[in-house]
Amino acid sequence: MAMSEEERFRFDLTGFLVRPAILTPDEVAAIVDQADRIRHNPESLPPEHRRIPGGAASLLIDHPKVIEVLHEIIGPDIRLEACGLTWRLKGESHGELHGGARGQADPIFGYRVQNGRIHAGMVRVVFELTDVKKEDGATCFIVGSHKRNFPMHPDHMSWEDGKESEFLVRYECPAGSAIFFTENLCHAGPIWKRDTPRIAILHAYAHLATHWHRLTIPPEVIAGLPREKQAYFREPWIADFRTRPATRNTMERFMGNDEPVVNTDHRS
Ligand SMILES: O=C(O)CCC(=O)C(=O)O
Ligand SMILES: [Fe+2]
Repeated sequence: MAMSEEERFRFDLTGFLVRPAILTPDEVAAIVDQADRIRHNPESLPPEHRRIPGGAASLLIDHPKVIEVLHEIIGPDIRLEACGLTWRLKGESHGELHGGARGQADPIFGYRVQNGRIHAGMVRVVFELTDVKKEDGATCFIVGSHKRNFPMHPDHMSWEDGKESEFLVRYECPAGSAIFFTENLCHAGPIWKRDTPRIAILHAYAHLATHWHRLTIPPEVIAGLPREKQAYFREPWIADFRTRPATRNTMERFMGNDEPVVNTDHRS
């Protein structure tokens, strides 16, 4: 198994996991440079690199230290549904605590454990591209809420200093770290407090059979990716019974085909 026992215990108990510094300083620098150009000077990039996950950021799509965890907590067949750049200035926030409202049985977001295996629904991965301290205001979590049995209580729904739940946990990590959290966990992107921006990339991975986010990545960005990375955006189906035996929607099948990734005609 790819996760250590401690990582599995921690992720199951709290709903999130930090893998520190999985990216090299050079990888971080290249993605930060791309992010800076996307934000301030997109014309300096070729069109297929002007949105995440194109360009330098494409290395995040299938980073082995991420995929090995996702295979263990979602399953062997996964998709990448949504990706985006966060460039958050001091005083800006993503918003209030949210998530964790759907319960464990939900087919898209539910978090379940059976026979020694975690079956998480959608899992978000945050790639922090700067060093983050607890007091900076990166993503925070109400730990354990992914397994709650009663509705989130209003006394535990604030991230304001002095008013926050005792179960609200923040992380700190070096640049190039990946933070995994189940979308069933109540979480927030609170006010960013540092003078320098929060530069992060957020991915949402899901089981190959589920589909929450309609794809909004421009077709030229998908087309610019190598085939093995395009495979993470393949259609959400498992078996095609028009053939005998049924065709399975595996990575290997996608790689051996030249069919386009579908749904790329819808821009956000
Ligand atoms: O911005 C953050 O730190 C959290 C983002 C978030 O909650 C989301 O993308 O769903
Ligand atoms: Fe969220």
